[in-house]
Amino acid sequence: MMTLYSGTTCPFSQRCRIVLFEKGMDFQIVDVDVFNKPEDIAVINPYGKVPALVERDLILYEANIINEYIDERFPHPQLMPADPVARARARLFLHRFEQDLFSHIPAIEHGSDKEADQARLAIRDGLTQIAPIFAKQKYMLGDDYSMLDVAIAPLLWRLDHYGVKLGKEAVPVMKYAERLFARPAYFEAMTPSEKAMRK
Ligand SMILES: N[C@@H](CCC(=O)N[C@@H](CS)C(=O)NCC(=O)O)C(=O)O
Repeated sequence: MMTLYSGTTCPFSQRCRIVLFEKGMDFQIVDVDVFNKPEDIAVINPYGKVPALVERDLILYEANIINEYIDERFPHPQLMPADPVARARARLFLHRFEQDLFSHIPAIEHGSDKEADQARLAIRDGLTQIAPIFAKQKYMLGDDYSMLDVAIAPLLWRLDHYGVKLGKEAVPVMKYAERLFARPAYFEAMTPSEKAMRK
């Protein structure tokens, strides 16, 4: 059985929990308080971070790497596109989410007021840029829910919590977010602390 070491408030861990619940397979989740990590996390992951996945002698870390492994092991529903070109493009998008959006989260959580405000504006601008996509289609890649939707959902859930305010141009993003939050697996995958982040 797979065991996921998951931060109870960690957006990267939430991505992995979402995939596990979407697949409806057998797994175990070990809740980790990221502010008071048990020592075994440093043994599992040399970077000392969650999420981390353990399955017999396989140890993985980095949410996107864990998620691609789960997707290949349990292909239904398939979350990465099957076609190599579409798959490569999806990986590029995943990379850009990290660079353009998720890289700003540490400044909001631990930076000075000025750094946090700059990070909020960068996230706002990044999300506003992609808003036109959702005026035309249901999910990030079209009609089908995919790994890109999984990857961005934890950030969209935390916008109020992080103090990111979106303007009118980004309304399609919030409508898209509601579609993601309405999925049963999304709800099941949330921890009580995450549920409390958004009213
Ligand atoms: N790039 C990593 C980021 C993981 C990450 O930043 N995890 C945070 C919690 S959200 C963590 O474990 N922080 C503890 C630490 O850095 O000591 C991923 O995608 O898995």
